[in-house]
Amino acid sequence: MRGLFVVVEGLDRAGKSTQVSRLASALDAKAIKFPGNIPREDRTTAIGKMIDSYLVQQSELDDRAIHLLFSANRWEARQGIVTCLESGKNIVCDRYAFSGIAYSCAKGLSYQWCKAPDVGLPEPDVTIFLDLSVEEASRRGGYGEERYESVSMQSKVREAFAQIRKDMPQGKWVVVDAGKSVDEVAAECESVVRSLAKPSSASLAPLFAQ
Ligand code: Z5A
Ligand code: MG
Repeated sequence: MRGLFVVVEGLDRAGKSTQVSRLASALDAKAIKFPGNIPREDRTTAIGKMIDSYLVQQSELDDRAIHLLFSANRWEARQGIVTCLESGKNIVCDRYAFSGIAYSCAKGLSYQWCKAPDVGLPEPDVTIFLDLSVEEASRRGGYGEERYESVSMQSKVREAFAQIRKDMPQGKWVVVDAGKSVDEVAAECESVVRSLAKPSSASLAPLFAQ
Protein backbone atom coordinates (compact mmCIF):
# COMPACT_ATOMS: atom_id res chain seq x y z
CA MET A 1 0.00 0.00 0.00
CA ARG A 2 1.46 3.38 -0.92
CA GLY A 3 1.71 6.27 1.53
CA LEU A 4 -0.69 9.22 1.65
CA PHE A 5 0.27 12.47 -0.03
CA VAL A 6 -1.06 15.42 1.97
CA VAL A 7 -0.47 19.07 1.00
CA VAL A 8 -0.92 22.08 3.28
CA GLU A 9 -1.58 25.42 1.60
CA GLY A 10 -2.48 28.94 2.67
CA LEU A 11 -1.42 32.55 2.78
CA ASP A 12 1.88 33.64 4.30
CA ARG A 13 1.73 33.27 8.11
CA ALA A 14 -1.32 31.00 7.97
CA GLY A 15 0.63 28.48 10.04
CA LYS A 16 1.55 26.00 7.30
CA SER A 17 5.04 25.15 8.53
CA THR A 18 3.77 24.81 12.11
CA GLN A 19 0.99 22.44 11.04
CA VAL A 20 3.12 20.46 8.57
CA SER A 21 5.50 19.66 11.38
CA ARG A 22 2.66 18.67 13.74
CA LEU A 23 0.89 16.58 11.11
CA ALA A 24 4.07 14.85 9.98
CA SER A 25 4.75 13.79 13.59
CA ALA A 26 1.18 12.61 14.09
CA LEU A 27 1.20 10.55 10.88
CA ASP A 28 4.83 9.41 11.07
CA ALA A 29 5.18 11.11 7.69
CA LYS A 30 8.04 12.71 5.82
CA ALA A 31 7.72 16.50 5.87
CA ILE A 32 8.76 18.31 2.69
CA LYS A 33 8.34 21.87 1.45
CA PHE A 34 8.31 23.96 -1.70
CA PRO A 35 10.31 25.90 -2.64
CA GLY A 36 12.81 23.24 -1.66
CA ASN A 37 13.76 19.72 -2.54
CA ILE A 38 14.01 16.17 -1.31
CA PRO A 39 16.08 15.05 0.55
CA ARG A 40 17.24 18.47 1.81
CA GLU A 41 14.07 20.35 2.52
CA ASP A 42 15.34 23.83 1.79
CA ARG A 43 16.28 25.93 -1.19
CA THR A 44 19.53 24.12 -1.99
CA THR A 45 19.29 22.81 -5.56
CA ALA A 46 20.51 25.02 -8.41
CA ILE A 47 16.88 25.89 -9.13
CA GLY A 48 16.13 26.35 -5.41
CA LYS A 49 19.01 28.81 -5.12
CA MET A 50 17.70 30.87 -8.04
CA ILE A 51 14.27 30.96 -6.42
CA ASP A 52 15.73 31.96 -3.06
CA SER A 53 17.76 34.77 -4.59
CA TYR A 54 14.59 36.07 -6.28
CA LEU A 55 12.47 35.83 -3.11
CA VAL A 56 14.98 37.70 -0.98
CA GLN A 57 15.11 40.33 -3.73
CA GLN A 58 18.74 39.78 -4.68
CA SER A 59 17.83 39.08 -8.31
CA GLU A 60 15.12 40.06 -10.78
CA LEU A 61 13.36 37.61 -13.10
CA ASP A 62 10.52 37.84 -15.59
CA ASP A 63 7.23 36.77 -13.93
CA ARG A 64 6.89 33.80 -16.28
CA ALA A 65 10.50 32.72 -15.80
CA ILE A 66 10.17 32.57 -12.00
CA HIS A 67 6.84 30.76 -12.34
CA LEU A 68 8.51 28.07 -14.45
CA LEU A 69 11.39 27.79 -11.96
CA PHE A 70 8.95 27.15 -9.09
CA SER A 71 7.34 24.44 -11.22
CA ALA A 72 10.73 22.98 -12.22
CA ASN A 73 11.58 22.82 -8.50
CA ARG A 74 8.57 20.52 -8.04
CA TRP A 75 9.42 18.42 -11.08
CA GLU A 76 12.97 17.86 -9.83
CA ALA A 77 11.44 16.53 -6.59
CA ARG A 78 8.84 14.35 -8.34
CA GLN A 79 10.80 11.09 -8.39
CA GLY A 80 11.71 11.45 -4.72
CA ILE A 81 8.05 11.95 -3.82
CA VAL A 82 6.93 8.94 -5.86
CA THR A 83 9.65 6.69 -4.45
CA CYS A 84 8.82 7.72 -0.89
CA LEU A 85 5.07 7.15 -1.31
CA GLU A 86 5.58 3.84 -3.11
CA SER A 87 7.73 2.66 -0.21
CA GLY A 88 4.62 3.08 1.96
CA LYS A 89 5.73 6.29 3.71
CA ASN A 90 3.28 9.19 4.07
CA ILE A 91 4.30 12.69 2.94
CA VAL A 92 3.09 16.01 4.32
CA CYS A 93 4.05 18.83 1.97
CA ASP A 94 4.29 22.55 2.82
CA ARG A 95 2.99 24.40 -0.31
CA TYR A 96 2.73 22.81 -3.78
CA ALA A 97 1.52 23.69 -7.27
CA PHE A 98 -1.42 25.63 -5.81
CA SER A 99 0.92 28.24 -4.33
CA GLY A 100 2.59 28.42 -7.72
CA ILE A 101 -0.70 29.26 -9.40
CA ALA A 102 -1.97 31.59 -6.67
CA TYR A 103 1.12 33.81 -6.45
CA SER A 104 1.60 34.12 -10.21
CA CYS A 105 -2.11 34.77 -10.85
CA ALA A 106 -1.93 37.46 -8.17
CA LYS A 107 0.73 39.13 -10.29
CA GLY A 108 -1.65 39.15 -13.26
CA LEU A 109 -0.73 36.01 -15.21
CA SER A 110 -3.62 33.94 -16.56
CA TYR A 111 -4.97 31.02 -14.55
CA GLN A 112 -4.70 28.52 -17.40
CA TRP A 113 -1.14 29.56 -18.24
CA CYS A 114 -0.10 29.25 -14.59
CA LYS A 115 -1.64 25.81 -14.22
CA ALA A 116 -0.08 24.26 -17.34
CA PRO A 117 3.52 23.55 -16.19
CA ASP A 118 2.32 21.54 -13.15
CA VAL A 119 -0.12 19.33 -15.08
CA GLY A 120 0.91 15.70 -14.48
CA LEU A 121 2.73 16.10 -11.15
CA PRO A 122 1.66 13.60 -8.46
CA GLU A 123 -1.84 14.59 -7.30
CA PRO A 124 -2.20 14.99 -3.53
CA ASP A 125 -4.75 12.75 -1.82
CA VAL A 126 -5.94 15.90 -0.07
CA THR A 127 -4.94 19.54 0.16
CA ILE A 128 -5.68 21.24 3.47
CA PHE A 129 -6.15 24.98 2.98
CA LEU A 130 -5.38 26.90 6.18
CA ASP A 131 -7.83 29.75 5.92
CA LEU A 132 -6.89 33.04 7.57
CA SER A 133 -7.88 36.60 6.71
CA VAL A 134 -5.11 38.82 5.37
CA GLU A 135 -5.54 41.11 8.37
CA GLU A 136 -5.08 38.28 10.88
CA ALA A 137 -2.12 36.90 8.94
CA SER A 138 -0.39 40.28 8.91
CA ARG A 139 -0.85 40.55 12.70
CA ARG A 140 1.29 37.42 13.09
CA GLY A 141 4.28 39.54 12.12
CA GLY A 142 7.35 39.25 9.95
CA TYR A 143 5.87 40.84 6.79
CA GLY A 144 8.08 42.90 4.57
CA GLU A 145 11.28 40.87 4.48
CA GLU A 146 10.57 38.87 1.33
CA ARG A 147 8.98 39.61 -2.00
CA TYR A 148 5.15 39.15 -1.94
CA GLU A 149 4.93 39.90 1.80
CA SER A 150 2.50 42.80 1.64
CA VAL A 151 -1.18 43.12 2.47
CA SER A 152 -2.12 44.11 -1.11
CA MET A 153 -0.31 41.11 -2.64
CA GLN A 154 -1.68 38.70 -0.02
CA SER A 155 -5.25 39.88 -0.75
CA LYS A 156 -4.81 38.99 -4.43
CA VAL A 157 -3.24 35.65 -3.47
CA ARG A 158 -6.29 34.90 -1.31
CA GLU A 159 -8.62 35.59 -4.27
CA ALA A 160 -6.53 33.32 -6.49
CA PHE A 161 -6.73 30.49 -3.92
CA ALA A 162 -10.53 30.92 -3.94
CA GLN A 163 -10.51 30.32 -7.71
CA ILE A 164 -8.38 27.18 -7.30
CA ARG A 165 -10.81 25.86 -4.68
CA LYS A 166 -13.66 26.03 -7.23
CA ASP A 167 -11.54 24.10 -9.72
CA MET A 168 -10.69 21.22 -7.37
CA PRO A 169 -12.52 17.88 -7.42
CA GLN A 170 -14.88 17.14 -4.51
CA GLY A 171 -13.00 16.12 -1.38
CA LYS A 172 -9.55 17.03 -2.66
CA TRP A 173 -9.54 20.54 -1.12
CA VAL A 174 -10.49 20.90 2.53
CA VAL A 175 -10.67 24.31 4.21
CA VAL A 176 -9.62 24.53 7.87
CA ASP A 177 -10.05 27.67 9.98
CA ALA A 178 -6.46 28.72 10.71
CA GLY A 179 -7.54 31.43 13.16
CA LYS A 180 -7.96 28.93 16.01
CA SER A 181 -5.18 27.89 18.40
CA VAL A 182 -2.27 25.81 17.11
CA ASP A 183 -3.60 22.76 18.97
CA GLU A 184 -7.14 23.17 17.62
CA VAL A 185 -5.92 23.58 14.04
CA ALA A 186 -3.61 20.57 14.45
CA ALA A 187 -6.49 18.43 15.71
CA GLU A 188 -8.66 19.44 12.78
CA CYS A 189 -5.91 18.77 10.21
CA GLU A 190 -5.29 15.35 11.73
CA SER A 191 -8.97 14.51 11.66
CA VAL A 192 -9.17 15.47 7.96
CA VAL A 193 -6.39 13.04 7.13
CA ARG A 194 -7.62 10.25 9.41
CA SER A 195 -11.02 10.39 7.69
CA LEU A 196 -9.47 9.78 4.24
CA ALA A 197 -10.01 6.45 2.58
CA LYS A 198 -6.87 4.36 2.11
CA PRO A 199 -5.29 5.03 -1.31
CA SER A 200 -7.22 2.98 -3.85
CA SER A 201 -4.25 2.20 -6.07
CA ALA A 202 -0.50 1.95 -5.70
CA SER A 203 0.12 4.64 -8.30
CA LEU A 204 -0.69 8.33 -7.95
CA ALA A 205 -3.11 10.16 -10.21
CA PRO A 206 -1.68 12.99 -12.32
CA LEU A 207 -2.47 16.49 -11.06
CA PHE A 208 -4.99 18.52 -13.11
CA ALA A 209 -5.50 15.64 -15.52
CA GLN A 210 -9.31 15.88 -15.56
N1 Z5A B 1 5.85 30.69 -3.78
C1 Z5A B 1 5.53 31.00 -5.10
O1 Z5A B 1 5.44 32.16 -5.47
N2 Z5A B 1 5.33 29.99 -5.99
C2 Z5A B 1 5.42 28.69 -5.64
O2 Z5A B 1 5.26 27.80 -6.48
C3 Z5A B 1 5.74 28.38 -4.26
C4 Z5A B 1 5.95 29.40 -3.37
C5 Z5A B 1 5.87 26.95 -3.83
C6 Z5A B 1 8.15 31.49 0.12
O3 Z5A B 1 7.36 30.49 0.70
C7 Z5A B 1 7.41 32.24 -0.94
O4 Z5A B 1 7.35 31.46 -2.14
C8 Z5A B 1 5.96 32.52 -0.59
C9 Z5A B 1 5.16 31.93 -1.75
C10 Z5A B 1 6.14 31.78 -2.84
N3 Z5A B 1 5.70 33.92 -0.60
N4 Z5A B 1 6.16 34.78 0.06
N5 Z5A B 1 6.58 35.67 0.57
P1 Z5A B 1 7.67 29.85 2.09
O5 Z5A B 1 6.77 28.68 2.20
O6 Z5A B 1 9.15 29.61 2.18
O7 Z5A B 1 7.21 30.93 3.17
P2 Z5A B 1 7.52 30.75 4.73
O8 Z5A B 1 8.78 31.41 5.01
O9 Z5A B 1 7.34 29.33 5.14
O10 Z5A B 1 6.50 31.53 5.53
P3 Z5A B 1 4.99 31.50 5.62
O11 Z5A B 1 4.45 30.64 4.61
O12 Z5A B 1 4.64 32.91 5.60
O13 Z5A B 1 4.52 31.03 7.02
P4 Z5A B 1 3.66 29.74 7.46
O14 Z5A B 1 4.51 28.57 7.21
O15 Z5A B 1 2.32 29.72 6.86
O16 Z5A B 1 3.43 30.00 9.00
P5 Z5A B 1 4.31 29.52 10.26
O17 Z5A B 1 5.75 29.77 10.00
O18 Z5A B 1 3.89 28.19 10.69
O19 Z5A B 1 3.74 30.55 11.34
C11 Z5A B 1 3.89 31.96 11.18
C12 Z5A B 1 3.80 32.66 12.54
O20 Z5A B 1 2.48 32.50 13.07
C13 Z5A B 1 4.74 32.06 13.60
O21 Z5A B 1 5.14 33.08 14.44
C14 Z5A B 1 3.84 31.07 14.33
O22 Z5A B 1 4.26 30.84 15.65
C15 Z5A B 1 2.51 31.80 14.30
N6 Z5A B 1 1.36 30.89 14.30
C16 Z5A B 1 1.22 29.72 13.61
N7 Z5A B 1 0.02 29.16 13.85
C17 Z5A B 1 -0.63 29.99 14.69
C18 Z5A B 1 -1.93 29.96 15.32
N8 Z5A B 1 -2.80 28.96 15.08
N9 Z5A B 1 -2.26 30.98 16.10
C19 Z5A B 1 -1.40 32.01 16.35
N10 Z5A B 1 -0.16 32.10 15.80
C20 Z5A B 1 0.22 31.09 14.99
MG1 MG C 1 6.22 28.35 6.20
